[in-house]
Amino acid sequence: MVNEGLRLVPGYLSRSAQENLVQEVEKVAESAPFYTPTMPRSGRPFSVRMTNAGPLGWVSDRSGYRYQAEHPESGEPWPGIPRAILDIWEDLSGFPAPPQCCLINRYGAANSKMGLHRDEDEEDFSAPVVSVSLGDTAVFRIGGAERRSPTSSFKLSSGDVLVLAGPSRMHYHGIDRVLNGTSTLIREGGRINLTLRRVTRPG
Ligand code: MD6
Ligand code: FE
Repeated sequence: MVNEGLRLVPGYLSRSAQENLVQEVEKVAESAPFYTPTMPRSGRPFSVRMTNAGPLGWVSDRSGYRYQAEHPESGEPWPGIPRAILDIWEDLSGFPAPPQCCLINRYGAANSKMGLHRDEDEEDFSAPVVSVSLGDTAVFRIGGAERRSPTSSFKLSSGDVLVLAGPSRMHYHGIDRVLNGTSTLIREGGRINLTLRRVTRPG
């Protein structure tokens, strides 16, 4: 499979950098608690809990997917994206403007996954998407520009960073499963994923 523009940086974050990011996520979650999003139309709950940092958060509910400035349950603005997370974007995105959304996905110890999707709710696709994996190893699947395109899979371990730039920015992808007990980073187990995105056109 060719995923032009995809770059996996295994072991990008040291153990101490990973521990620091878990703490930063805990701080974000104190002001913007994890909540369980629901699917458009069906209202079926996601198996993953979510929260956001940054001026725009990605949310999903019965009315659809969108970006909004406020937490859907508290109505409060999302907290800022922690400096240590902005540094990763600056180092790896190659994009001149900062990310506007840091979506935080929390996979619990039991059977969380994420179906095949494209990140396509943004107004501007010229910026890459940068994603950081923390905690238990996940099996990441990626295909092509169409849902029926052939797919392949690889593992994302704690501290790995994945960049989807160029054509791969619009490729279908998802998380097949999380391999429980593969990391000691998160006390309660499971996995945290940070997905950094530009939402609007800069300038
Ligand atoms: C996850 N990641 O790793 C889900 N999207 O939990 C994504 O959906 C994703 O890793 C765009 C680019 C990179 C990603
Ligand atoms: Fe995605």
